[in-house]
Amino acid sequence: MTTDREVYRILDVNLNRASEGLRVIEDGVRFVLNERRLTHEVREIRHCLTRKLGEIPGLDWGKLLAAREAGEDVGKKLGEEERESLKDLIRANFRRVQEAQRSLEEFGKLLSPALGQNFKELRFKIYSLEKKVKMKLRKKIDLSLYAIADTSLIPKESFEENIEEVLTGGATIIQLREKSLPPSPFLETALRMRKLVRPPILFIVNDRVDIAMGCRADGVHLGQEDFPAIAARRVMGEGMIIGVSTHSLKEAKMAEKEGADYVAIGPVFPTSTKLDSHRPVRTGIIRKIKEELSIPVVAIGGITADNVEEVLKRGADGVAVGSAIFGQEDVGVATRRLSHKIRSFKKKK
Ligand code: TZP
Ligand code: MG
Repeated sequence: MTTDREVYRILDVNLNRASEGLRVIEDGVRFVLNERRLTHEVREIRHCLTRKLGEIPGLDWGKLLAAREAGEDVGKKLGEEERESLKDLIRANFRRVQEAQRSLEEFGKLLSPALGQNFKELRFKIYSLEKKVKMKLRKKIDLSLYAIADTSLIPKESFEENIEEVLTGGATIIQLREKSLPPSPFLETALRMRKLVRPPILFIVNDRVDIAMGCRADGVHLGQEDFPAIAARRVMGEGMIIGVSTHSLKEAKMAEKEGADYVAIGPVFPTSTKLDSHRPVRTGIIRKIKEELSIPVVAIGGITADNVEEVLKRGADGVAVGSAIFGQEDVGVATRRLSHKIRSFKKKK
């Protein structure tokens, strides 16, 4: 027969285990992934843990503390597993939290059926949280230097060579922007580019969900009049990156709501690369968007090595650059110059 004291002891141990695990997850989500919304979600669940206990009429908190006998815990000396990466660490801590939850649920039932039920609901919330965190981990997007490979700016005969120079020059993500070819040759170009872009650099296809999927790109970039992000997500699934061009806070919020992984805001300066370009937005909008959204933000339009710092100062996670790379005599030099400026800026921050 289990005594109250034993049950309280198990609850206390597992409560600590679960909230410690959640704290590790929260720190990873907050400081490594920079995910404001998910951080709140983890914190809410952590607070919910103790609230669930508090909801039980007659629960004796004194007994819970009195039952603590850390010194006598026979499991205390069990070896710690190695953690090779943030992913391992998060995975191990979710496992720890879920095991603790299960124990809370089972032993909680001995004190009150409601307690078991409360912990069960919490366990399901944790499963869905784990899915979201894992998805974010898989899609850690470095927008620092987002090269826009607009094919109208690249001589056909030196396509491969130019792309290679940009990739080795420091681009962290590259987009194929093709505005004139029909689907079949567009796909052919995309497949050529797919062969060149290797992790951790990401490869994004502009405008077309089908081409992005057909060449196994890492994602697609959509304008306000392209296939809507919400529908693209249905087609592409959670694993692929979806970026959306926006010109206002309202559009940016909508893009995030529809499941975008990042937004581009612009044009921040006049541009001649996009012929039907919106009028330039005020750079101040970047900060507003950063404050209101939890997904990363890249500034776009007319960005050069001379104004890149001004844009980064406004809080952009990165800059998307077309002509200041591909319109230059030496695309490698242009990329390295931008990359150097961006890295120096980020180091100072
Ligand atoms: N959307 C807004 S501006 C722009 C796009 C695709 C083009 C950016 O190219 P550039 O040459 O860096 O201004
Ligand atoms: Mg488009």
